[in-house]
Amino acid sequence: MHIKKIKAIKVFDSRGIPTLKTFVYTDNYITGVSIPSGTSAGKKEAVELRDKSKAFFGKDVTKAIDNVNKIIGPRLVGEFLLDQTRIDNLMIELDATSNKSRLGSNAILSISAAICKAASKELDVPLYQYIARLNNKKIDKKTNFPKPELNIINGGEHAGTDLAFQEFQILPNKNKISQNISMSAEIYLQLKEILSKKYGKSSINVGYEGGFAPNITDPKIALDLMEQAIKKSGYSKDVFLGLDCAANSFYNEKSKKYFVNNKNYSSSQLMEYYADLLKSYKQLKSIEDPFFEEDKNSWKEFTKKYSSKMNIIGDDLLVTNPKLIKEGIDKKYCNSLLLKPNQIGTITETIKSFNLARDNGWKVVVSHRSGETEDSFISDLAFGLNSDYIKFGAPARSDRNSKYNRLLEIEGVYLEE
Ligand code: 2PG
Ligand code: MG
Repeated sequence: MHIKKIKAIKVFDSRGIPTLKTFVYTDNYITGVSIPSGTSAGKKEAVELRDKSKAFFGKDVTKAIDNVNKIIGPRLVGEFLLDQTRIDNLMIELDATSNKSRLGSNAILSISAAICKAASKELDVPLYQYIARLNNKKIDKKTNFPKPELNIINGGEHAGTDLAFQEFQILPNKNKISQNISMSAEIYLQLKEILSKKYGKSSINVGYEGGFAPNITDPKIALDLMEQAIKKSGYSKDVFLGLDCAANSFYNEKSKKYFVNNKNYSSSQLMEYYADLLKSYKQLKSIEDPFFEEDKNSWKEFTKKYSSKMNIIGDDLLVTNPKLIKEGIDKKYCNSLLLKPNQIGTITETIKSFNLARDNGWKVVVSHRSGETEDSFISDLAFGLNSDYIKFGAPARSDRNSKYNRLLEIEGVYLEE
Protein backbone atom coordinates (compact mmCIF):
# COMPACT_ATOMS: atom_id res chain seq x y z
CA MET A 1 0.00 0.00 0.00
CA HIS A 2 2.93 2.34 -0.56
CA ILE A 3 3.91 4.38 -3.59
CA LYS A 4 6.76 2.69 -5.45
CA LYS A 5 7.19 5.04 -8.37
CA ILE A 6 5.41 7.87 -10.20
CA LYS A 7 5.82 8.53 -13.90
CA ALA A 8 4.18 11.09 -16.22
CA ILE A 9 4.04 10.91 -20.01
CA LYS A 10 2.74 13.27 -22.70
CA VAL A 11 -0.64 12.38 -24.21
CA PHE A 12 -3.06 14.51 -26.26
CA ASP A 13 -6.45 16.02 -25.49
CA SER A 14 -9.55 16.26 -27.71
CA ARG A 15 -8.25 19.52 -29.24
CA GLY A 16 -4.88 18.01 -30.21
CA ILE A 17 -3.11 19.85 -27.40
CA PRO A 18 -0.57 18.01 -25.18
CA THR A 19 -1.50 17.06 -21.64
CA LEU A 20 -0.15 14.74 -18.94
CA LYS A 21 -1.03 11.18 -18.08
CA THR A 22 0.52 10.22 -14.78
CA PHE A 23 1.00 6.66 -13.55
CA VAL A 24 1.33 5.52 -9.96
CA TYR A 25 3.14 2.21 -9.40
CA THR A 26 1.95 0.17 -6.41
CA ASP A 27 2.27 -3.45 -5.21
CA ASN A 28 -0.17 -4.92 -7.72
CA TYR A 29 -0.96 -2.26 -10.33
CA ILE A 30 0.22 0.59 -12.51
CA THR A 31 -2.62 3.13 -12.51
CA GLY A 32 -2.82 6.18 -14.79
CA VAL A 33 -5.04 9.26 -15.00
CA SER A 34 -4.92 11.96 -17.68
CA ILE A 35 -5.79 15.57 -17.05
CA PRO A 36 -8.14 17.90 -18.97
CA SER A 37 -7.62 21.54 -19.83
CA GLY A 38 -9.89 24.55 -20.39
CA THR A 39 -10.16 27.00 -23.28
CA SER A 40 -12.24 29.75 -21.63
CA ALA A 41 -10.44 29.74 -18.30
CA GLY A 42 -11.16 32.01 -15.32
CA LYS A 43 -8.42 34.51 -14.42
CA LYS A 44 -7.89 33.10 -10.93
CA GLU A 45 -7.61 29.41 -11.78
CA ALA A 46 -4.60 27.52 -10.45
CA VAL A 47 -1.80 27.82 -13.01
CA GLU A 48 -1.51 25.14 -15.66
CA LEU A 49 2.20 24.91 -16.49
CA ARG A 50 2.87 25.24 -20.25
CA ASP A 51 6.34 25.51 -21.81
CA LYS A 52 5.71 28.74 -23.75
CA SER A 53 8.23 27.51 -26.34
CA LYS A 54 7.62 27.31 -30.11
CA ALA A 55 6.21 23.79 -29.96
CA PHE A 56 2.43 23.50 -29.91
CA PHE A 57 2.01 27.29 -29.93
CA GLY A 58 3.47 27.53 -26.44
CA LYS A 59 1.29 24.75 -25.02
CA ASP A 60 3.76 21.91 -24.62
CA VAL A 61 3.99 20.28 -21.18
CA THR A 62 7.58 19.03 -20.95
CA LYS A 63 8.28 21.16 -17.84
CA ALA A 64 5.18 19.88 -16.05
CA ILE A 65 6.19 16.30 -16.93
CA ASP A 66 9.70 16.94 -15.60
CA ASN A 67 8.22 18.32 -12.40
CA VAL A 68 6.33 15.05 -11.89
CA ASN A 69 9.21 12.78 -12.84
CA LYS A 70 12.12 14.65 -11.25
CA ILE A 71 10.73 16.70 -8.37
CA ILE A 72 7.33 15.60 -7.00
CA GLY A 73 7.40 11.88 -7.84
CA PRO A 74 10.72 11.09 -6.09
CA ARG A 75 9.53 13.04 -3.03
CA LEU A 76 6.36 10.89 -2.77
CA VAL A 77 7.94 7.45 -3.17
CA GLY A 78 7.36 5.45 0.01
CA GLU A 79 4.29 7.46 1.06
CA PHE A 80 1.24 5.50 2.23
CA LEU A 81 -1.20 5.32 -0.68
CA LEU A 82 -4.33 5.96 1.40
CA ASP A 83 -3.02 9.21 2.87
CA GLN A 84 -4.65 11.35 0.17
CA THR A 85 -4.83 14.49 2.31
CA ARG A 86 -1.24 14.21 3.51
CA ILE A 87 0.05 13.63 -0.01
CA ASP A 88 -1.94 16.55 -1.44
CA ASN A 89 -0.68 18.82 1.33
CA LEU A 90 2.90 17.70 0.71
CA MET A 91 2.54 18.72 -2.94
CA ILE A 92 1.04 22.08 -1.96
CA GLU A 93 4.01 22.66 0.38
CA LEU A 94 6.50 21.58 -2.24
CA ASP A 95 5.00 24.02 -4.74
CA ALA A 96 5.00 26.81 -2.15
CA THR A 97 2.95 29.30 -4.19
CA SER A 98 -0.67 30.35 -3.67
CA ASN A 99 -1.72 29.26 -7.18
CA LYS A 100 0.49 26.22 -7.92
CA SER A 101 2.44 28.25 -10.45
CA ARG A 102 5.86 26.73 -9.64
CA LEU A 103 5.15 23.04 -10.21
CA GLY A 104 1.89 23.46 -12.17
CA SER A 105 -1.68 22.51 -11.30
CA ASN A 106 -1.57 20.05 -14.19
CA ALA A 107 1.46 18.24 -12.73
CA ILE A 108 -0.01 18.24 -9.21
CA LEU A 109 -3.56 17.22 -10.13
CA SER A 110 -2.37 14.41 -12.37
CA ILE A 111 -0.59 12.88 -9.37
CA SER A 112 -3.41 13.60 -6.92
CA ALA A 113 -6.01 11.91 -9.14
CA ALA A 114 -3.77 8.96 -10.05
CA ILE A 115 -3.07 8.29 -6.37
CA CYS A 116 -6.79 8.34 -5.64
CA LYS A 117 -7.48 5.84 -8.43
CA ALA A 118 -4.50 3.65 -7.49
CA ALA A 119 -5.80 3.46 -3.90
CA SER A 120 -9.22 2.29 -5.11
CA LYS A 121 -7.56 -0.43 -7.16
CA GLU A 122 -5.35 -1.68 -4.35
CA LEU A 123 -8.39 -1.77 -2.05
CA ASP A 124 -10.40 -3.45 -4.80
CA VAL A 125 -13.33 -1.04 -4.49
CA PRO A 126 -14.91 0.98 -7.32
CA LEU A 127 -13.34 4.44 -7.70
CA TYR A 128 -16.64 6.21 -6.87
CA GLN A 129 -16.86 4.24 -3.61
CA TYR A 130 -13.31 5.19 -2.65
CA ILE A 131 -14.05 8.87 -3.40
CA ALA A 132 -17.19 8.64 -1.23
CA ARG A 133 -15.02 7.15 1.50
CA LEU A 134 -12.54 10.06 1.25
CA ASN A 135 -15.59 12.25 1.93
CA ASN A 136 -16.76 10.04 4.84
CA LYS A 137 -19.79 8.83 2.88
CA LYS A 138 -20.93 5.58 1.32
CA ILE A 139 -22.61 4.89 -2.01
CA ASP A 140 -25.41 2.33 -2.14
CA LYS A 141 -28.13 1.29 -4.55
CA LYS A 142 -30.35 4.12 -3.34
CA THR A 143 -27.82 6.86 -4.08
CA ASN A 144 -29.23 9.25 -6.67
CA PHE A 145 -27.32 9.85 -9.87
CA PRO A 146 -26.51 13.46 -10.70
CA LYS A 147 -28.69 15.07 -13.38
CA PRO A 148 -26.82 15.85 -16.59
CA GLU A 149 -26.49 19.22 -18.32
CA LEU A 150 -25.74 18.43 -21.97
CA ASN A 151 -24.33 21.12 -24.18
CA ILE A 152 -25.85 20.45 -27.62
CA ILE A 153 -25.14 23.80 -29.30
CA ASN A 154 -21.61 25.17 -28.91
CA GLY A 155 -20.66 28.84 -29.24
CA GLY A 156 -18.25 31.29 -27.60
CA GLU A 157 -14.63 30.16 -27.59
CA HIS A 158 -15.69 26.56 -28.23
CA ALA A 159 -16.85 27.04 -31.83
CA GLY A 160 -15.78 28.85 -34.99
CA THR A 161 -18.92 31.03 -35.07
CA ASP A 162 -20.05 34.39 -33.69
CA LEU A 163 -22.62 32.98 -31.29
CA ALA A 164 -21.66 34.77 -28.04
CA PHE A 165 -22.92 32.30 -25.45
CA GLN A 166 -20.69 29.26 -25.04
CA GLU A 167 -23.14 26.48 -24.17
CA PHE A 168 -26.79 25.76 -24.89
CA GLN A 169 -27.76 22.86 -22.70
CA ILE A 170 -30.59 20.40 -22.27
CA LEU A 171 -31.36 19.31 -18.71
CA PRO A 172 -33.28 16.01 -18.69
CA ASN A 173 -35.03 15.48 -15.39
CA LYS A 174 -35.77 11.75 -14.96
CA ASN A 175 -34.23 9.81 -12.07
CA LYS A 176 -32.32 7.16 -13.98
CA ILE A 177 -29.12 8.25 -15.65
CA SER A 178 -29.76 5.76 -18.49
CA GLN A 179 -33.11 7.39 -19.23
CA ASN A 180 -31.63 10.88 -19.11
CA ILE A 181 -28.79 10.06 -21.49
CA SER A 182 -31.07 8.17 -23.91
CA MET A 183 -33.55 11.04 -24.10
CA SER A 184 -30.69 13.49 -24.62
CA ALA A 185 -29.14 11.47 -27.43
CA GLU A 186 -32.54 11.34 -29.17
CA ILE A 187 -32.89 15.11 -28.86
CA TYR A 188 -29.33 15.57 -30.16
CA LEU A 189 -30.10 13.50 -33.27
CA GLN A 190 -33.41 15.30 -33.75
CA LEU A 191 -31.58 18.66 -33.58
CA LYS A 192 -29.14 17.41 -36.21
CA GLU A 193 -32.06 16.71 -38.57
CA ILE A 194 -33.65 20.09 -37.93
CA LEU A 195 -30.37 21.94 -38.47
CA SER A 196 -29.38 20.23 -41.67
CA LYS A 197 -32.84 20.71 -43.19
CA LYS A 198 -32.96 24.38 -42.25
CA TYR A 199 -29.37 25.54 -42.75
CA GLY A 200 -27.66 22.85 -44.84
CA LYS A 201 -25.07 20.28 -43.97
CA SER A 202 -22.33 22.65 -42.76
CA SER A 203 -24.58 23.48 -39.78
CA ILE A 204 -24.06 20.03 -38.28
CA ASN A 205 -20.32 20.54 -37.78
CA VAL A 206 -19.50 20.36 -34.09
CA GLY A 207 -17.57 22.44 -31.55
CA TYR A 208 -15.14 21.43 -28.80
CA GLU A 209 -17.72 19.72 -26.64
CA GLY A 210 -19.52 17.78 -29.35
CA GLY A 211 -22.48 20.16 -29.66
CA PHE A 212 -23.45 21.53 -33.08
CA ALA A 213 -21.94 24.82 -34.23
CA PRO A 214 -24.39 26.31 -36.76
CA ASN A 215 -23.53 29.70 -38.18
CA ILE A 216 -26.05 31.71 -36.14
CA THR A 217 -25.41 34.72 -33.90
CA ASP A 218 -28.72 35.07 -32.04
CA PRO A 219 -28.97 33.07 -28.79
CA LYS A 220 -32.76 33.10 -29.11
CA ILE A 221 -32.56 31.20 -32.40
CA ALA A 222 -30.38 28.59 -30.69
CA LEU A 223 -32.93 28.22 -27.88
CA ASP A 224 -35.80 28.01 -30.39
CA LEU A 225 -34.02 25.23 -32.27
CA MET A 226 -33.48 23.31 -29.05
CA GLU A 227 -37.12 23.70 -28.04
CA GLN A 228 -38.17 22.35 -31.43
CA ALA A 229 -35.87 19.35 -31.08
CA ILE A 230 -37.17 18.61 -27.58
CA LYS A 231 -40.80 18.92 -28.71
CA LYS A 232 -40.32 16.76 -31.79
CA SER A 233 -38.72 14.08 -29.62
CA GLY A 234 -41.77 14.16 -27.35
CA TYR A 235 -39.90 15.18 -24.18
CA SER A 236 -41.22 18.68 -23.52
CA LYS A 237 -42.35 17.75 -20.01
CA ASP A 238 -39.12 16.09 -18.97
CA VAL A 239 -36.41 18.42 -20.20
CA PHE A 240 -35.37 21.88 -19.05
CA LEU A 241 -32.94 24.28 -20.72
CA GLY A 242 -29.66 25.72 -19.47
CA LEU A 243 -26.98 28.17 -20.58
CA ASP A 244 -23.31 28.67 -19.89
CA CYS A 245 -22.94 32.23 -21.15
CA ALA A 246 -19.21 32.26 -20.20
CA ALA A 247 -19.54 36.04 -20.18
CA ASN A 248 -15.78 36.63 -19.72
CA SER A 249 -15.43 35.74 -23.40
CA PHE A 250 -17.79 38.45 -24.75
CA TYR A 251 -16.94 41.20 -22.25
CA ASN A 252 -14.65 43.99 -23.37
CA GLU A 253 -12.67 45.23 -20.38
CA LYS A 254 -11.79 48.52 -22.07
CA SER A 255 -15.27 49.57 -23.16
CA LYS A 256 -16.91 47.71 -20.24
CA LYS A 257 -19.51 46.38 -22.68
CA TYR A 258 -20.81 42.91 -23.47
CA PHE A 259 -21.07 42.00 -27.15
CA VAL A 260 -24.03 39.73 -28.02
CA ASN A 261 -25.65 39.20 -31.40
CA ASN A 262 -23.81 42.14 -33.03
CA LYS A 263 -24.79 44.61 -30.31
CA ASN A 264 -23.02 46.16 -27.33
CA TYR A 265 -24.69 45.89 -23.92
CA SER A 266 -23.89 47.61 -20.62
CA SER A 267 -24.27 45.45 -17.50
CA SER A 268 -27.77 46.77 -16.87
CA GLN A 269 -28.77 46.28 -20.51
CA LEU A 270 -27.52 42.69 -20.35
CA MET A 271 -29.59 42.26 -17.18
CA GLU A 272 -32.67 43.33 -19.18
CA TYR A 273 -31.72 41.01 -22.01
CA TYR A 274 -31.68 38.10 -19.54
CA ALA A 275 -35.01 39.21 -18.05
CA ASP A 276 -36.50 39.01 -21.51
CA LEU A 277 -34.97 35.56 -22.14
CA LEU A 278 -36.41 34.25 -18.89
CA LYS A 279 -39.84 35.55 -19.81
CA SER A 280 -39.76 33.97 -23.26
CA TYR A 281 -38.19 30.64 -22.30
CA LYS A 282 -39.97 29.32 -19.22
CA GLN A 283 -37.97 26.10 -19.39
CA LEU A 284 -34.71 27.96 -18.76
CA LYS A 285 -33.73 26.74 -15.30
CA SER A 286 -29.97 27.09 -15.16
CA ILE A 287 -27.50 29.82 -16.08
CA GLU A 288 -23.72 29.78 -15.65
CA ASP A 289 -21.42 32.82 -15.73
CA PRO A 290 -24.07 35.33 -16.91
CA PHE A 291 -21.63 38.18 -16.17
CA PHE A 292 -17.87 38.84 -16.33
CA GLU A 293 -16.06 37.49 -13.26
CA GLU A 294 -15.35 40.97 -11.89
CA ASP A 295 -18.84 42.40 -12.53
CA LYS A 296 -19.88 41.32 -9.06
CA ASN A 297 -22.66 43.86 -8.53
CA SER A 298 -24.46 42.42 -11.54
CA TRP A 299 -24.03 38.87 -10.22
CA LYS A 300 -25.52 39.98 -6.91
CA GLU A 301 -28.47 41.74 -8.48
CA PHE A 302 -29.21 38.84 -10.80
CA THR A 303 -29.12 36.38 -7.89
CA LYS A 304 -31.39 38.57 -5.80
CA LYS A 305 -33.94 38.58 -8.61
CA TYR A 306 -33.83 34.97 -9.80
CA SER A 307 -32.37 32.78 -7.06
CA SER A 308 -35.71 31.17 -6.22
CA LYS A 309 -36.38 30.34 -9.88
CA MET A 310 -33.18 28.82 -11.17
CA ASN A 311 -29.64 27.60 -10.61
CA ILE A 312 -27.18 30.46 -10.98
CA ILE A 313 -23.78 28.85 -11.35
CA GLY A 314 -20.38 30.39 -10.65
CA ASP A 315 -17.56 29.00 -12.80
CA ASP A 316 -15.01 31.67 -13.83
CA LEU A 317 -16.33 33.66 -10.86
CA LEU A 318 -15.32 31.05 -8.27
CA VAL A 319 -12.81 28.75 -10.01
CA THR A 320 -13.41 25.94 -7.45
CA ASN A 321 -11.41 28.00 -4.93
CA PRO A 322 -12.62 27.72 -1.30
CA LYS A 323 -11.76 31.37 -0.56
CA LEU A 324 -13.76 32.67 -3.51
CA ILE A 325 -16.63 30.25 -2.82
CA LYS A 326 -16.80 31.53 0.76
CA GLU A 327 -16.97 35.10 -0.53
CA GLY A 328 -19.66 34.07 -3.04
CA ILE A 329 -21.73 32.51 -0.27
CA ASP A 330 -21.34 35.47 2.10
CA LYS A 331 -22.11 38.07 -0.56
CA LYS A 332 -24.79 35.99 -2.36
CA TYR A 333 -23.22 36.26 -5.81
CA CYS A 334 -24.91 33.04 -6.99
CA ASN A 335 -26.52 29.86 -5.64
CA SER A 336 -24.58 27.02 -7.31
CA LEU A 337 -20.97 25.96 -7.83
CA LEU A 338 -19.31 24.59 -10.93
CA LEU A 339 -16.70 22.15 -9.61
CA LYS A 340 -13.63 21.53 -11.79
CA PRO A 341 -10.69 19.75 -10.13
CA ASN A 342 -8.09 21.33 -12.41
CA GLN A 343 -9.12 24.85 -11.44
CA ILE A 344 -7.80 24.19 -7.92
CA GLY A 345 -5.31 21.35 -8.43
CA THR A 346 -5.80 18.58 -5.83
CA ILE A 347 -8.53 16.08 -4.99
CA THR A 348 -8.45 17.13 -1.32
CA GLU A 349 -9.15 20.78 -2.17
CA THR A 350 -11.81 19.75 -4.70
CA ILE A 351 -13.67 17.83 -1.98
CA LYS A 352 -13.27 20.78 0.40
CA SER A 353 -14.84 23.14 -2.17
CA PHE A 354 -17.66 20.67 -2.78
CA ASN A 355 -18.52 20.49 0.91
CA LEU A 356 -18.31 24.21 1.43
CA ALA A 357 -20.91 24.77 -1.28
CA ARG A 358 -23.13 21.87 -0.21
CA ASP A 359 -23.09 22.72 3.47
CA ASN A 360 -24.32 26.19 2.60
CA GLY A 361 -27.29 24.97 0.60
CA TRP A 362 -25.81 25.46 -2.85
CA LYS A 363 -26.22 23.03 -5.73
CA VAL A 364 -23.01 21.56 -7.17
CA VAL A 365 -22.33 20.78 -10.84
CA VAL A 366 -19.25 18.58 -11.41
CA SER A 367 -17.74 19.56 -14.75
CA HIS A 368 -15.37 18.44 -17.49
CA ARG A 369 -13.20 20.90 -19.46
CA SER A 370 -13.41 21.70 -23.16
CA GLY A 371 -10.09 19.90 -23.72
CA GLU A 372 -10.73 16.36 -22.51
CA THR A 373 -9.24 12.91 -22.97
CA GLU A 374 -10.99 9.56 -22.81
CA ASP A 375 -10.43 9.50 -19.04
CA SER A 376 -13.59 9.11 -16.96
CA PHE A 377 -12.24 9.95 -13.49
CA ILE A 378 -14.66 12.88 -13.36
CA SER A 379 -17.69 10.55 -13.57
CA ASP A 380 -16.60 8.62 -10.49
CA LEU A 381 -15.86 11.88 -8.73
CA ALA A 382 -19.36 13.25 -9.45
CA PHE A 383 -21.16 10.08 -8.39
CA GLY A 384 -18.84 9.45 -5.43
CA LEU A 385 -19.49 12.94 -4.08
CA ASN A 386 -23.19 12.58 -4.92
CA SER A 387 -23.25 15.90 -6.78
CA ASP A 388 -26.56 17.41 -7.89
CA TYR A 389 -25.55 17.82 -11.53
CA ILE A 390 -22.86 16.89 -14.03
CA LYS A 391 -21.70 18.77 -17.10
CA PHE A 392 -19.84 16.61 -19.62
CA GLY A 393 -20.82 18.11 -23.01
CA ALA A 394 -22.98 16.64 -25.78
CA PRO A 395 -23.94 12.95 -25.85
CA ALA A 396 -21.50 12.52 -28.75
CA ARG A 397 -17.72 12.15 -29.33
CA SER A 398 -15.83 9.71 -27.15
CA ASP A 399 -14.07 12.39 -25.11
CA ARG A 400 -17.58 13.25 -23.83
CA ASN A 401 -19.35 9.89 -24.02
CA SER A 402 -16.58 8.11 -22.08
CA LYS A 403 -17.95 10.05 -19.09
CA TYR A 404 -21.64 9.27 -19.70
CA ASN A 405 -20.82 5.67 -20.59
CA ARG A 406 -18.99 5.23 -17.28
CA LEU A 407 -22.12 6.34 -15.40
CA LEU A 408 -24.25 3.99 -17.51
CA GLU A 409 -21.92 1.15 -16.54
CA ILE A 410 -22.12 2.07 -12.84
CA GLU A 411 -25.93 2.10 -12.99
CA GLY A 412 -26.31 -0.92 -15.24
CA VAL A 413 -23.64 -3.24 -13.86
CA TYR A 414 -22.10 -2.21 -10.53
CA LEU A 415 -25.35 -1.12 -8.90
CA GLU A 416 -27.69 -3.50 -10.71
CA GLU A 417 -30.83 -4.16 -8.67
C1 2PG B 1 -16.82 25.97 -18.95
C2 2PG B 1 -15.88 24.95 -19.50
C3 2PG B 1 -16.42 23.55 -19.64
P1 2PG B 1 -13.60 25.46 -20.56
O1 2PG B 1 -16.70 27.16 -19.22
O2 2PG B 1 -17.68 25.64 -18.14
O3 2PG B 1 -17.59 23.47 -20.39
O4 2PG B 1 -15.21 25.38 -20.63
O5 2PG B 1 -13.12 24.12 -20.17
O6 2PG B 1 -13.17 25.89 -21.94
O7 2PG B 1 -13.27 26.49 -19.52
MG1 MG C 1 -18.28 27.71 -17.69
